[in-house]
Amino acid sequence: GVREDMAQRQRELPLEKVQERAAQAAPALDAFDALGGNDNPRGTLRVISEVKRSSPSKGALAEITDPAALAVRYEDGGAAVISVLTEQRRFNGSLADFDAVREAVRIPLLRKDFTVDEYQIWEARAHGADLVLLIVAALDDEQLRTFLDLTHELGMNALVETHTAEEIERAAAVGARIIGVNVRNLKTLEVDRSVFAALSESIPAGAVVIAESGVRNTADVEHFAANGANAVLVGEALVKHNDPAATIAE
Ligand code: IGP
Repeated sequence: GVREDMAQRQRELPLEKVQERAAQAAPALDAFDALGGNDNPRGTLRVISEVKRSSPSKGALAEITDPAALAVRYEDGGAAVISVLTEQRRFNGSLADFDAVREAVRIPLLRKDFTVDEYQIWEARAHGADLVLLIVAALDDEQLRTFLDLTHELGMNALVETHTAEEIERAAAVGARIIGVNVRNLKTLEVDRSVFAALSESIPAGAVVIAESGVRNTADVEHFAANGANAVLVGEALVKHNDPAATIAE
């Protein structure tokens, strides 16, 4: 899966080369700020709009012929950050999609992949990413800490994704500044929106709080906002919507 794909890319472009490219990339944008992290008390709910072709639970979601054009619509519609799936096997994403979006917009970009190796963090920076995804459930404490430290050293932020109170504690313990609660259980793929309200209060003050997955409409957005979300991460509803800007504007 993710590891084989990465090993393949690493044969084509060894770490030293990726590091050279990372050193030449434009500095990362401040996604913490873009998500309202420095704006206290927080007024507006921000949106992370996702370029998502397919998902393991639903298969193909939308035919995205021009990811750059979609990203421009997200940006024009008021997205604070754009997430681009780069995981190939389950989500049909790619770094090519990421590159196309990077060329098209000026707001912070999340390189959305299952991060299992520091190579991917260097690679994200080399491609101009501002944020990477670190899923707490998939990493041990040592990995979580070294991956987060490297991300910060490279000037980026990490969306540190959780699904349980224990994972929030682990995220907080390593100094995560942007903490997501994914209401989709990654093992069963089931969405339970009540998970967010149950957990959001245990996220330490000062961290940016993101509600991830399962946003279908404005009622869902309002529900997450009312329960302490600084931002929502929306994929499916936006790629299926004819006018992504309209959904965000609500
Ligand atoms: C978006 P949705 O239900 O709006 O399409 O969800 C996002 O939260 C989801 O794509 C996601 C994800 C992930 C994908 C959250 N965490 C980890 C891949 C890997």
